[in-house]
Amino acid sequence: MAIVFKRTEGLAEIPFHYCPGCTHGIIHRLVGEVLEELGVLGDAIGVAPVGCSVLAYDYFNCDMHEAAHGRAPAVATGIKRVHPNNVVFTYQGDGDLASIGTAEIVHAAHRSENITTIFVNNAIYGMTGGQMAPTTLPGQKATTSPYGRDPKHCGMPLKVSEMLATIPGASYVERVSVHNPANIRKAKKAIKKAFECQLAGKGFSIIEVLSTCPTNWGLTPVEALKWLEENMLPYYPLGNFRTPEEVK
Ligand SMILES: Cc1ncc(C[n+]2csc(CCOP(=O)(O)OP(=O)(O)O)c2C)c(N)n1
Ligand code: SF4
Repeated sequence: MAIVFKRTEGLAEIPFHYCPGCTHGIIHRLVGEVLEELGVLGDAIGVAPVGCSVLAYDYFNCDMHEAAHGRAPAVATGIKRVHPNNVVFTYQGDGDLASIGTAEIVHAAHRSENITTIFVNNAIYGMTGGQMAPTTLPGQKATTSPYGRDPKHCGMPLKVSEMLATIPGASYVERVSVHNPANIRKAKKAIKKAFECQLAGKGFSIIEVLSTCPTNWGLTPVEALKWLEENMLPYYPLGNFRTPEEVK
């Protein structure tokens, strides 16, 4: 019988620890599939963040390195400069990348390091129990904003892709989502293009993936997908902010 669906070689045979309905797992799978399809699993070196995806170093079937909170782009910079022929990527949450690691991601983009970042934006600090992140939406409840984020005190949520797209060194910047099958397919295409951008030596690429955190949002997995669609998409529009074709 023909096999129509199987585990990607890009992921190790280890069950994920993610909560039911968490879309970190889908994003892992897409990255694994892309690395496998590009035939670069043997050359890939990933850098895992601090956050719910801290164990990414166990899941991806390639060499992995752990970085201190927010520092993945700096660690990836060092690895890529020493091993320019390897495919180097970071996998980071929004607390990791958009809060404590803001400096690292901005300067990696500014220097146009030839690395790829997978940025998982679930609008909250998942691992530590649902505190407000820079990406938490106005009015969104978090354990540190029980009445909802008040932009008067906290500012508006940081739009990382739009911000990075203003940096000339950022060669490819795209925001995608994984809340339904059509968007999952588009997300995979963007992730593949980001790695191709790196393989072509075009410099820094980042794919922001809108993701769910049913546990800390206090929603069922299905409600969380709907919440993402109805609340995150209007503030975080999907699309291309910089394309590698623009790189001279
Ligand atoms: C220097 C430092 N500060 C704070 C922490 C605590 N901490 C661990 S994970 C995390 C937030 C993770 O949130 P995010 O990056 O959004 O990832 P998620 O868990 O939502 O996937 C924080 C604040 C830490 N480990 N190290
Ligand atoms: S706490 Fe949230 S981000 Fe973390 S694994 Fe659970 S659902 Fe996913």
